[in-house]
Amino acid sequence: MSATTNGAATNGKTHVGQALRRKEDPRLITGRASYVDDINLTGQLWAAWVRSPEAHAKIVSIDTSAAKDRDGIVAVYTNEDLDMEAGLPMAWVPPGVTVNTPEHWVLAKGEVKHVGDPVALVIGDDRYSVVDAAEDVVVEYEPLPVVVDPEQALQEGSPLVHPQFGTNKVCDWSLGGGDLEAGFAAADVIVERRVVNHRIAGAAIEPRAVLAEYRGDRLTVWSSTQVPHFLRLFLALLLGLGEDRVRVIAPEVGGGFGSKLQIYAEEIGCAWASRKLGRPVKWIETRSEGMMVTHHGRDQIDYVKVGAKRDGTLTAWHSKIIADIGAYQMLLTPLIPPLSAFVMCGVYNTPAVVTDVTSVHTNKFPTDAIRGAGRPEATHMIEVVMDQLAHELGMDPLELRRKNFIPPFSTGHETPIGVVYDSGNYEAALDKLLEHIDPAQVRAEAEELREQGIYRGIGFCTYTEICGNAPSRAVGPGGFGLQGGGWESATVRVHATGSATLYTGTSPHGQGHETGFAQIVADKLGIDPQQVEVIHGDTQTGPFGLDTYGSRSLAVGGEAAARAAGKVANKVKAIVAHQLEAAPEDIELRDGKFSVRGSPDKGLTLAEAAGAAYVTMDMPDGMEPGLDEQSFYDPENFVFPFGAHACVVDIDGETGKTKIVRYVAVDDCGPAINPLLIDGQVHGGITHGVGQALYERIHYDESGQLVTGTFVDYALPTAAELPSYETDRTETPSPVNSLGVKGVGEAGTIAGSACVTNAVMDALRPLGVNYIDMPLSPMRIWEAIQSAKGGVPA
Ligand code: MCN
Repeated sequence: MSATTNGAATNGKTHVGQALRRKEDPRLITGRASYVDDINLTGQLWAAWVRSPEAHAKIVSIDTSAAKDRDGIVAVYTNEDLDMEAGLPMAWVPPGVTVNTPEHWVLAKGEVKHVGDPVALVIGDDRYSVVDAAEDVVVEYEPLPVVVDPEQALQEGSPLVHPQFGTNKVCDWSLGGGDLEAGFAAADVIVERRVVNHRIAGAAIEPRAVLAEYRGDRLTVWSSTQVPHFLRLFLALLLGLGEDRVRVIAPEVGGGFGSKLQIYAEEIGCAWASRKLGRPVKWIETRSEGMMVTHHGRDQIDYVKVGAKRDGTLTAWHSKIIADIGAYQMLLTPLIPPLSAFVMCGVYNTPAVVTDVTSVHTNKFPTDAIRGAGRPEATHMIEVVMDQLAHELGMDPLELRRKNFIPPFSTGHETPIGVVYDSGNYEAALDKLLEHIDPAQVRAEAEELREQGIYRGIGFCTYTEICGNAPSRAVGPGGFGLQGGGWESATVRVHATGSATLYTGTSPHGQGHETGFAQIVADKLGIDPQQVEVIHGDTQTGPFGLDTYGSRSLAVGGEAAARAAGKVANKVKAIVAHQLEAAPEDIELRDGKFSVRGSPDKGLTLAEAAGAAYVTMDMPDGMEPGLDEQSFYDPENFVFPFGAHACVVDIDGETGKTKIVRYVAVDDCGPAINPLLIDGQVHGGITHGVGQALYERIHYDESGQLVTGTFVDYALPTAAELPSYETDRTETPSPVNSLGVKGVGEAGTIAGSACVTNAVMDALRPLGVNYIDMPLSPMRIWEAIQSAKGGVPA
């Protein structure tokens, strides 16, 4: 299964490396789990939001009287009622870059800037009356000119989303290294391609939800959030409360995919109203609200220019990203497009790589992190353009890739842009992929199928990405937020009877931390993972944490858990050594017992040592009682997973419909903590990539109306559209953390869209179609085929 195996995973004695079933699943699949909507409090009120139907308009007047007169309505608030000094936060402050950041109020002030912009907040006794009352709020709008196309938004004379800046440009930002001019001068072939990476939604199963209770002088907020610790911080700041008075609980969270890595108006608004009214306030998002006002992702237009020698050697790579960030900046909005730049070297040895990013305001809902956040966009443009280059050179796409791979490295590789990859072996991942799929055979099948009007194609993607979002020394100076640092925390508490509780600062919402993290702690302490409870998502329990996003949890939070458990194990060793009159260095953990090396029968189990630590009759002199240790872990570097994916598609030449025949993924996220968790993450991740490539698209019309506001218009792939994924791994340990692990939560998404796109283009090339932008819908493909045949039907 692995090129470099994790010995711990295969010796049969450790839990790390085993495909344990998820501990959290029984309660999730039997309906015993508790989501925000399952929680109700005495005296609870409900909230509904009056939202703008206009994409850009002046608010002339708001008449709330009819709504207020309705039975059961307690209050109707507009911006004038808000006594908050600041609006929603934006946490990217890059040194030396001016970012035009407009105020972003919980309720619109003076103007609305996108469809769905909240104008009034209605609070009442029950869920339905507030929705009815919201319809009675009469808002008079004076429509203003709208701009939805980011390239038009940059042109002279475009309508301005925020006239005070005199431009729709939010900021320019660049990252590069090497001599681009010399690289292009040395090239025999230059390929240029405009690549549209369209807007998509997170589309989590559980919509957003919030319940806020201000009681006494304390605020408790239950939110379906990925970032309870961030939310606590901003609730405290925006409401003028001490952080110690604010508790945020993310109970069960039904998926986030980045869309819940946010500080939303509804969270702040409900908390503010609860304090104002002295009663709990609850709001549950509807699906259509979710499509409209839960942040979107991607939405870039990329201009890529690549230079190569005739033999395929890459000489220069320049990308210009025009990023449509919508009407406001939310928590990390303008940071997301620059994240592409950090991996624009991909897995290749290109000597000069430059990425220029221009971010632009339009009258759409803001974009922000959606699974992969910048890295799927980068990988898509690199890998799609690599295939375009291969075609131009008349070279096999895999041969072109191999020719340019960075050779294997295990302790760091510095790219020309100054980003240091931790470890990589791209050849090995591709070799493993080709053990599962034979391109020559697929091409032979394609020849046969063509006679039946079926166009079979094979596409590849070899990628690397940056995750394990943490090193304070990098993220702080990079401008990542008020928080500054990027560490993670863990506390391991061993109870007197020998079971353990891990408190982690990460906040899982589908990733399976309760299982994987328990495996790590169990191995350090010589117990079963079932004896390790993992507590997360409550800011009042455990140490301060920095939550879950950017596939950071295992590489940062898992390592913190290992370190905290390691500290506990060291204390146990000292206790055991004292009792057995041995040196602590001579105590080893073997077969569930802390025993003297060479005398496996002489020793104590964790339960016995814990008993000693709490009863304290026989402890080393000066040792404090208890078995409770904490770790704050701040790594030296990010981690850089990688992999090689292949996809085979069949396209019906009559209808343009694409069917995925096979999808094979080889990913390398270091030693597997739990291969089942990895497979689950890869399956879900690929589905995101397939969804964007073939089906999903958030689309606004020219007047800024959202025309894909429900799951009827926004096509999420279902099991019926997807193949049975084939997965495998190589394991190249990272030198950054003691577990050697890298992230995998976004890997499938990062590789997926390029892989599918390349397969579709491979299928269509015999028809004379070389490139089409995603989503590769039957209509687009059919039109391209007709156009290649010599005429687009009307
Ligand atoms: N893992 C492992 N061994 C490895 C690497 C990872 O067993 N060598 C396991 C980890 O223990 C963890 C899982 O894989 O259980 C993912 O770990 P990691 O890559 O650290 O990612 P995070 O836990 O930080 O998850 C975040 C990532 C992101 S950014 C998005 S978006 C995302 C995702 O994970 N959203 C998800 N996966 C999701 N899965 C579900 N079900 N729902 C979402 O909303």
